[in-house]
Amino acid sequence: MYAQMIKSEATQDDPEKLAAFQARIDAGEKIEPKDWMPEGYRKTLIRQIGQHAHSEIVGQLPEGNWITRAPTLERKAILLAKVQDEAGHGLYLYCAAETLGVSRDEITEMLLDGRMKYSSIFNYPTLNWADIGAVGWLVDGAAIMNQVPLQRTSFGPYSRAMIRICKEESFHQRQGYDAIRKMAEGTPEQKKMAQDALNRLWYPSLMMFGPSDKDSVHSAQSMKWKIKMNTNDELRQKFVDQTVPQAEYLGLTVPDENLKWNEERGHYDYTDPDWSEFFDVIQGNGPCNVDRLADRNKAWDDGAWVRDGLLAHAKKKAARQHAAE
Ligand code: BYC
Repeated sequence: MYAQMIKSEATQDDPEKLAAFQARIDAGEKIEPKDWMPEGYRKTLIRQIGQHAHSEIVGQLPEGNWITRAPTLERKAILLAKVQDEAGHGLYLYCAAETLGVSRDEITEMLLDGRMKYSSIFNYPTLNWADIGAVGWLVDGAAIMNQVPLQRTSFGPYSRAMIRICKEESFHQRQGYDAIRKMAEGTPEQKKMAQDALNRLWYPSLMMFGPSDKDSVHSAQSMKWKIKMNTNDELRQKFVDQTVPQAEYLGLTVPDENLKWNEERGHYDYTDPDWSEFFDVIQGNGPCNVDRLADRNKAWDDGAWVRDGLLAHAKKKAARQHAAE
């Protein structure tokens, strides 16, 4: 039922309050948790921040898979630090969502039973070490493209969480680019692996920005409320424009025959991803959806004793304090 509630953006709030709220947004003010806000604003934020938090946590799975098989001790230490950062990002975001009146347990349970989404990209496998470089380069690159503008988002706790996250994401993107560069400059087999990783991860990375603007359900309202700062297509175009020269520098070929610099537009023309594949993946039918959710469910169940123990300790402490007063 709650999922139904957070999906709906329809709002029947008092028109005067709504107008005053919109004026605050238009003036660039930050909205804080105790301020009045329309129900639709609150629900949209819970949906977006929650989905983002879940993505950070699920995103640890394809990368964590390679910690034990990193090619050198240095790469292993770097990957370990990156994966730990993602856990931290998830926690900042769950905390931001909690300020909107939903508990971390509640939204986690909605992820685990499929009522809430996480980024489509993490339903693709990481088959070899080159994929880990490509994830850092492309996936973190796409994430930064989306997240830098979100530092200016209208909801204070979300904006502040994004400032911390972006600092770390730029390191992630650089480590990925460095790892893929090493492969691209390596033996012919290594270069082939780097090219293959780019071939497989290019379109899934473009999908991270969401459906094309004409199919985006939430963009117009979210942009009006400054929950989103740009449309999905605007950010996708920026990502293509930034990434193509990086691929060229590596001597790799972006797998798009129609990719061409358009002098008039000042942007690259490119082929859109296969949107039927995208919708299939977000409906649960991607290559790894079942495994990802099974892994998250197992981790949640295995961790129950820790949560129960902490809760029991907190309750006991509160009872002792109460008795002493
Ligand atoms: N995957 O109306 P739209 C990261 C859903 S990176 C899954 O355009 P909206 C990380 C959308 O939820 C990724 N679902 O929606 C990186 C909606 O469905 P519902 C996390 C998607 O919200 C490296 C429907 O499609 N970043 O964390 O205006 C390592 C219609 O779409 C996707 C964020 O989440 C997708 N790619 O725009 C580790 C950034 N795209 O909810 C971790 C914050 C769309 O109505 N989020 N959908 O059932 C956003 O900026 C926006 O939520 C989106 C979508 C651009 C993703």
